[in-house]
Amino acid sequence: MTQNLASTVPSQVRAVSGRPAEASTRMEVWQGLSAAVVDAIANDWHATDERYRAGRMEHYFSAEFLMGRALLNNLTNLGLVDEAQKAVGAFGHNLSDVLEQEPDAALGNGGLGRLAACFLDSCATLDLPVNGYGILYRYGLFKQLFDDGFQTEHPDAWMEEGYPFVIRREEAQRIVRYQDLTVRAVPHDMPITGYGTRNVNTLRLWKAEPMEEFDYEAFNSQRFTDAIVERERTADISRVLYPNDTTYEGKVLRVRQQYFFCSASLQEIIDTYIAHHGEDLRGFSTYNAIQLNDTHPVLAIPELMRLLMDEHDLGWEEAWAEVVTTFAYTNHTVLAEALETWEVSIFERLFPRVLEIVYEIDRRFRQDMRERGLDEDTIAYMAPVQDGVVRMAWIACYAAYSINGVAAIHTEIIKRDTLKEWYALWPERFNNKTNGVTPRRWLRQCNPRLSAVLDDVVGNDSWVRDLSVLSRFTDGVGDEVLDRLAEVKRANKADFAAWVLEREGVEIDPEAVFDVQIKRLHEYKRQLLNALYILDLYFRMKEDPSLEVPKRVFVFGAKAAPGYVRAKAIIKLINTIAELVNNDPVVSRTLKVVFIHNYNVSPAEHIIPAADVSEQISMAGKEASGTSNMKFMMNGALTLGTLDGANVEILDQVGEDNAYIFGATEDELPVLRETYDPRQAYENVPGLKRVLDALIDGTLDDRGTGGFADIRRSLLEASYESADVYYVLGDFAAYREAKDRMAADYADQRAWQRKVWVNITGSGRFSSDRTISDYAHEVWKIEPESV
Ligand code: GPW
Repeated sequence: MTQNLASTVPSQVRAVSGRPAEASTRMEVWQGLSAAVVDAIANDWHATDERYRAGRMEHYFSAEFLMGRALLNNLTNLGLVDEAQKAVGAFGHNLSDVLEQEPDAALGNGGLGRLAACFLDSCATLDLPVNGYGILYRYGLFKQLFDDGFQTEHPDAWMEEGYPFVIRREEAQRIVRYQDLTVRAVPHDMPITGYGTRNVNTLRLWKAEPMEEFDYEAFNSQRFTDAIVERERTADISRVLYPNDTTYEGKVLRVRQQYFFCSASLQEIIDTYIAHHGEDLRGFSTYNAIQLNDTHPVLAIPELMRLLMDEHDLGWEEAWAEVVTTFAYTNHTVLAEALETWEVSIFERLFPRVLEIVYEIDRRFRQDMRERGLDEDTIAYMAPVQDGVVRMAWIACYAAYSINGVAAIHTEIIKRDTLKEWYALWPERFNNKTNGVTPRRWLRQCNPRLSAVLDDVVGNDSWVRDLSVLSRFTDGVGDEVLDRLAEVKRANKADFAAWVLEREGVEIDPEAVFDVQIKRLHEYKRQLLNALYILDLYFRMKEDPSLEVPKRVFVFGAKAAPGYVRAKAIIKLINTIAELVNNDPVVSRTLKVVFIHNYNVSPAEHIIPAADVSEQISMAGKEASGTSNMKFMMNGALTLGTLDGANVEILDQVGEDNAYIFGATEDELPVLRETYDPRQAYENVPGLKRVLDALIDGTLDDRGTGGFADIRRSLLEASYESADVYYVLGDFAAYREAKDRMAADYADQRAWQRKVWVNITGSGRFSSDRTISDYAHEVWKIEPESV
């Protein structure tokens, strides 16, 4: 770096605000400091890009990148935190206040989008030639407010005040053609810095713009609306992130979005290939691999066929040979609702040529399968197009050279059930890549106190780039380290308590056990099980005031898809229980319930370092992996969970004494289901009748919406096969036992901190650096390239 921040920041701030740095607002200081960071990395960023483009690259295609805030992440990676503190301090500002000005780039819904963001961080840190490709949504995931405990949704115009970390690349624009509309795709690049490296990778986000700003002729002939309508139709494409996690609506626009970023990205990748390797595209897959983050970018498969054949003169066989050696597909769920299918009529309307190619893929697939001797029913089941519907996951499975699940148990389930027909044909394509999270953001940056302890124990900060070094220190640390862990957690909890008081107006006691469930609201994740436990505990305490109950704070954070009525009723239920508990003069001395509104990446950075208990309680077999489980583990919270997703591997790592595992397992459930009767659980499991009746007897008020009665009905009164599909009542007794025992165990702080230490030092496997180096070696076949 040529200049230091002390000299560049004041001038950048002045350029933003048009006044002296001392007289600038915090927001202007955030803008100026961020611009100074971009200035500091610009040369390295350019050099990295040139270097990568000349060799083999991996391109990570994802409709979602849940980036969160960028400034502190970049300062941390570049080792510039102290310098930035001094630079803004010199004109009277405080760095942490400045950092709080930054909006979250919430261009994702939840785990899938955040995974993509963690992966980019690891690729940069490992010097891997990988770029991300997605959409520059003008509105990210909606902002959540509570109105009388009900979720309301509000637009998130995250870059409207200016955002220095996206750079518009006018010169690199591409044209994307639909049958009914032609648009410009203008790339906007975000720099992705790594920790302890000069490499700077790129996240390229495409924005849709009209071919002409507006139609002058229409405007001049007084047809003002015509001129504007066309412009808005284009802007619609990158206007808003779909807030549906696992189910989808707004189909035509969604398909338009998917095609938009796939086509623009492929055009660019092909142009880069030609610039370095010439016009013969038959070597395309020698230099390029593309990872498809779920089915959202699967249109890239027929679109690459189209580009290679129609624009670059390859024959079908030649083009297909490139396609089947280029794409790798990651599956993130076993929920059938999430496997995208689109009506043929949508493709017909938007891009008939792509549809034609899809039909040809389908025809060849059927022929191929017949030659292999598959029966007609199986062929119809597996075919890319059937009954007027295009099945994106089936196209991916047919064309991809690699198909992976995101945790060991999940990969076994897709091989055994979800994708078994493809596994039978191509077992060699299937592999597991257990998810991971970046220890830069999720430990080094969000938990500086614990990081200082780790620096001392290890003797340096090497753990930040290689988290597995921590396992060398699991045994043999003395009580001083365990005492320091307890102090760190207490200080983090005190900070969090102040944050909660300011943000939610609820007072919580740092001495209490902090028990946290933060994730999207979905029935399979079973926030309801947690809520019923709290309500039951409340009743137990009312019934027996002498009952010894450890002090507890129950923390929730969750957004529900706006159209998911029952999930929204569960949010209202938790808020109503919170009101009941927090306003009870006796119970509230022991229990508090806090629902953090607008849960997002930066709230998570405040919450996770303060947690004692990590709630991972999905019905076994339904959570593909989970990633908050890993973040909690790294920060010294103990898992209270089912044998689901990556919980299974966390348990393998720490052992039964260091995690609290309960409930029916994935292989037990089918047998249990045969005789399961939720009515019987309601009558016989102590406490259940009381909590379920509280949903309808006036104890809890849903303001006449009927939401609470619907929740109760979903557990008890739906038709026999569909009552309590997520086994909430079936697991209730086991959950209560484990959670009570856990809270009691907290009293022995020495023993608790020992478990905490085993978790922290055992979390190396859950660094996304491990995940990414596995992808790099086993799937992408790329090597580090350092600038
Ligand atoms: F349905 N996941 C998500 F598979 O956050 F597409 N959004 C989604 O739309 C889907 C999955 C989809 C999550 C999984 O639920 C979670 O278990 C996993 O850890 C995460 O993706 C990253 O793999």
